[in-house]
Amino acid sequence: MLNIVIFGAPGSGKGTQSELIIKEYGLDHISTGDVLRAEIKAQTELGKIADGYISKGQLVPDELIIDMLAKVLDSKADSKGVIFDGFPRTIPQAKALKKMLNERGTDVSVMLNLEVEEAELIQRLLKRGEISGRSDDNLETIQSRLEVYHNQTSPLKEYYITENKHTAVHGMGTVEEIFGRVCDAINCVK
Ligand code: B4P
Repeated sequence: MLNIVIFGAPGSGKGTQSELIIKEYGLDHISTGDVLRAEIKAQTELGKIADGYISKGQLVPDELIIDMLAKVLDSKADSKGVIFDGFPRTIPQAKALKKMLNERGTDVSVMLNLEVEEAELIQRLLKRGEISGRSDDNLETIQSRLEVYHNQTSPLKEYYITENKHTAVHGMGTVEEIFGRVCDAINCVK
């Protein structure tokens, strides 16, 4: 199986590049952000809890996310590979992912780290906020999300370097230019 973790700060283009990867390589896509937004829209118990964290720019607690991910993963049992978009975001999530995949006889193939300058991240998210209606795409929440990213999520870079899975991808430029670099990185591990 080709299992890709797509990683980066908020607004680094994880969702954008995932859509293109799915088309090119025929992989399944699990976006924890999308799953959570669907839960919020459906006003489930999980959605109500998640909404309180997301609208403040905080991470939803690990145990809720890991449980949710396990259920989604089971629904992709016949997949030829999965792109994990927005998961893991903490070291406990990364360890849980490894365990879940190992139990299913597979592992992470590569972690693609989209590296984007902070001013560009803020610009992209503010621009999306003008049209998305997302509760977390405003300046105050974007700043909290970036702080959370630096404190809780960016240590995953070191984790995946130690696991020998980390590949840095220059995330500045047009969507197509970045996708070219993403494909080069994937073709190296395919
Ligand atoms: P996510 O939904 O994962 O979203 P994101 O990090 O904000 O955005 P992404 O990097 O996917 O950016 P995109 O491609 O859309 O998370 C939202 C929230 O959910 C989190 O803050 C957290 O609270 C919660 N959550 C999710 N997963 C969790 C987990 N595992 N644990 C705990 N909590 C979790 O790009 C952004 C914008 O830039 C778009 O408008 C796009 O069109 C534009 N763009 C992309 N590439 C561009 C380019 N090259 N040039 C110009 N614009 C570009």
